[in-house]
This record gives sequence, structure tokens and C-alpha cells, in this order.
Amino acid sequence: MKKVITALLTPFFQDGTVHEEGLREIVRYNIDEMKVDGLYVGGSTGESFLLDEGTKSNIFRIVKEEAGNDVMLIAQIGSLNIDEAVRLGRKCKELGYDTLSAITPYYYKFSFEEIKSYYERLTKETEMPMLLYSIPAFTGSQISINNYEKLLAIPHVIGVKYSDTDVVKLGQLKELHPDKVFYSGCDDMLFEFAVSGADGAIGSTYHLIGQEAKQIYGEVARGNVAEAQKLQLQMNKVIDKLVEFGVYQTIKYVLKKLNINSGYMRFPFRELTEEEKKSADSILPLLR
Ligand code: HMN
Repeated sequence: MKKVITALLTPFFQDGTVHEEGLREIVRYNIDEMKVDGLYVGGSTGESFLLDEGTKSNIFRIVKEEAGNDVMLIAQIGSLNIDEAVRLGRKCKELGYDTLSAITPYYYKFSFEEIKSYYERLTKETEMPMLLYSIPAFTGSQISINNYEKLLAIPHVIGVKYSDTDVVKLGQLKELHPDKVFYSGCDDMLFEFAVSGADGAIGSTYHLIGQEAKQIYGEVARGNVAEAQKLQLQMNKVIDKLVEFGVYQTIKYVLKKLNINSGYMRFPFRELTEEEKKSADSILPLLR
């Protein structure tokens, strides 16, 4: 079964602390209204790379408490500090998360051997299913098919959260590794990834268009490719507008309009201006 998974936002108070009640509301909204199959916690969308370990740990606890066993839970625990990543991974294992995920170590332009040793240590010390998180546009780290081969051979590595636009490479990877899972991370290309063999999608915009994303997978499974593409084009009208002023800010703004307590952004992210909010109001009639 192909899965649509929401990359979960974190609502903050204006002082930067986590808005627990809002976080619980967002978790429920995704499960009960968007009917997504899972939550990806602690990723870019959760503003996780701006947070300290205690805050991340607290978010993992709250989300598990609220979601229970309703949907699959993936914890993104990747951090440049391997000890922190291991501690968070062990914590999420204890909490009962299904899978861990870790971004490729970034900033220092690590060699492939260094990246590989990072995953070897992380998986060895956590002993949990591990979804690699590749997002070359943010990390600068492009992984070749040959190098994927080596990473996917590491024990516990189950697949990739593939936030890369190279859909051809995804198709090749799936052909070479039918037993591994590949989730696309580019929401505006979900259709293209679905027809190329992706096992599902992980994205921020499914807070608002999760049902549409699931429908695209349904149409592709039934062989209705033209219908699936039509749905993607409709979905992209929403996505284009969401990314115009900042995707996370805009999703939070729209959720507030839907009476979900989505809180504020974490500094140095800024909030939408009044003028941008007015423009973002055009998203509402496009939603179901
Ligand atoms: C995450 O870690 O939260 C993700 O990378 C989620 C996801 O892949 C999103 N990527 C980023 O925000 C960088 C997409 O959903 C993205 O927001 C969407 O395609 C709009 O550009």
C-alpha cells in the first residue's frame, strides 16, 4: 500500500517555546481530517534544525502521545552531532516510533565515506529501521546510484526519503532495490514520482491537501494516469501559492483560518505580512 505521510509542522508561541496544545491539534487534524497514513516528525517542516535536543525530544513525546498507534510515525533525528542523534534515536525507540530517519550530515561537505560511516554508526547504535533523508538542495550532498547501493546495504536501512527532483534516478533506484522504500519529498511532483515507482510521499503540504495526494496514488494504482495528472495540476495551484511567501508560514496561516492552533514560526523565520495574508486567502476556496 502506497503511503501519504505529512511532514509535521511545529506550532510555537511567540517566545519560541512549543505550543503543545496546537501540536496536538495538528496531529489530530492530519490523522482525522487529512486521513494521512503517517507523520514525519522533526524534519525541515518541523523547523527542527533550529531546535535544541530537549525541545526535539519533547516534540517526539507529545506527537507519540497524541497519535498513539493510529498511523505510522517516523522520527527525523539527524543532527550534525552524532551523539545527539543517537540519544534522540534511542528515545524514539523507547517511545515506540516505527522508523527513524536522518538527514545526510551537511554543512562541512563531508565525503561519501564520512556520510556512510555516519549512517553505519547511527544504525548500529540505535538498531531501528532507518530511512535516509536526502535533500541535495539544502545539504549540497548529491548521492550517485552507486553510492546509494552502498548506503542501502547498511543493516537497518529500509529506504530513502527522496527530496530530490531527479525522478529518473528514483525509477532506477526502485528497479535496483524493489525491497526498499522510496518516499518522494517534492509535493508538486508527486504524480511523476508515483508513476516512476515511489512507495509514497512525505510532504508539508499534506496538512492541507493530504486527501488529494492519496487520491493521486489511488488513480495511478487503477491505471488512470490522465486523471492522476489532472489532480496533480489542481494540487499544484495550491502548492504554488503556498510556496510564494514561505511554505511553512503559509500552511500555518491557512490552518489558523481553519481554526487549528498552528502558532508562530521559530526565529529567524518571519511571519506573513498583512498583505501576504490577504493574498494567501485565495488558497481557501481551492481546498476541499
Ligand atoms: C521535511 O523534512 O519536513 C521535508 O523535507 C518535507 C518535504 O519534503 C518538504 N520539503 C521542504 O520543505 C524542503 C516539501 O513538502 C515541500 O515543502 C513542498 O514540496 C513544497 O515545496
